[in-house]
Amino acid sequence: MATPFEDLPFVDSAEDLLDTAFSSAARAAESNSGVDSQRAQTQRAANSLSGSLENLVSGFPSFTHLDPPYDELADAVVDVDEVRRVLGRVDGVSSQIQSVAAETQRELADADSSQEAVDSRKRAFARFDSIVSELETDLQLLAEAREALIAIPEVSDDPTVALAGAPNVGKSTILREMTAADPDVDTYSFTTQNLVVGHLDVDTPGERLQIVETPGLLDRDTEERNRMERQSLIALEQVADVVFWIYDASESCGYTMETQRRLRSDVVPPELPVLEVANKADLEFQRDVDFDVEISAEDEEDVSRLEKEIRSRLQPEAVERLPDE
Ligand SMILES: Nc1nc2c(ncn2[C@@H]2O[C@H](COP(=O)(O)OP(=O)(O)OP(=O)(O)O)[C@@H](O)[C@H]2O)c(=O)[nH]1
Ligand SMILES: [Mg+2]
Repeated sequence: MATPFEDLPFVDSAEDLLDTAFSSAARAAESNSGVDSQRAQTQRAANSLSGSLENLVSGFPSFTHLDPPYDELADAVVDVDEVRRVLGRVDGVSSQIQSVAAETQRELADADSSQEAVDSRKRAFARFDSIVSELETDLQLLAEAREALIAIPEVSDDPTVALAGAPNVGKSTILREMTAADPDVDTYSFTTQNLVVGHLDVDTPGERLQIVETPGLLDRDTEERNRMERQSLIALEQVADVVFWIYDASESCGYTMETQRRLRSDVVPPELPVLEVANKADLEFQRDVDFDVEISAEDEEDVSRLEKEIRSRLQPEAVERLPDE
């Protein structure tokens, strides 16, 4: 199943919409003359503008009927109420354009001279220009909302492990090593800005296991969380069956073990099973703490050990069938 945002329409700028509409009108002028030409130009420009604006509005999903977790994820990445208000205004402008066109057609029907007709059409164009130009900020907001919504990945209800933890602890490195997913890996925090989904195949045809990398979380109050962290909390609360909490016990991520531990107890829902994974075991490391698994994400064997942990937690019956190594 695709996300509800995959086919969001591209959002043109006001200037591009006007350019397209006026070029279309100019083509209508070539095949008509006199008052007819003014009528055709007015209608072409109006239809182009109102058509584009209507397509934009109808291309956004109804935010009141989104399935979980997409409803909350949408709320996490955009101000849904604001987007709906803007879509309402865009819809209003589309109707307004058609009213101006209808009014102009009535004037043109009564025009006594070609000059009067030309003046009337020019006045209509000037009004189109000003009405649509006033939408520029709204269109920019929709363009940004589209970018944010389209980045929400497809999340299935397959058995799911969430890779979660502070920023920079190696979550993306693990996901890349284990699946075909291709998140960026870098030395700074919040390299991953959206949920990233990878899969593991299982024996049963049509079934697979889902691994969701959640953007890094900081040790702070819920109200202060950014849109990356808000997505992580939704994945933990609504998508994950099991959490692999990734620690960087070398603290080279920039967050102390104390912070990483406190964070874990603050954000992981208490009913979820958790595996405590210490990553970066190749670096110097606080060994006074007990972890369930210690790995280096850059070591193939370690990663396949972790993969086996995932399989055994998400699909224990399949793992029992595997031959012993
Ligand atoms: N030495 C060492 N470095 C690692 C290991 N795993 C990851 N790194 C490095 O740690 C840094 C962060 O890795 P990422 O995989 O981007 O970490 P992340 O948790 O996805 O980071 P955010 O998406 O920003 O939250 C990168 O420079 C990685 O190369 C490891 O096992 N050992
Ligand atoms: Mg990452």
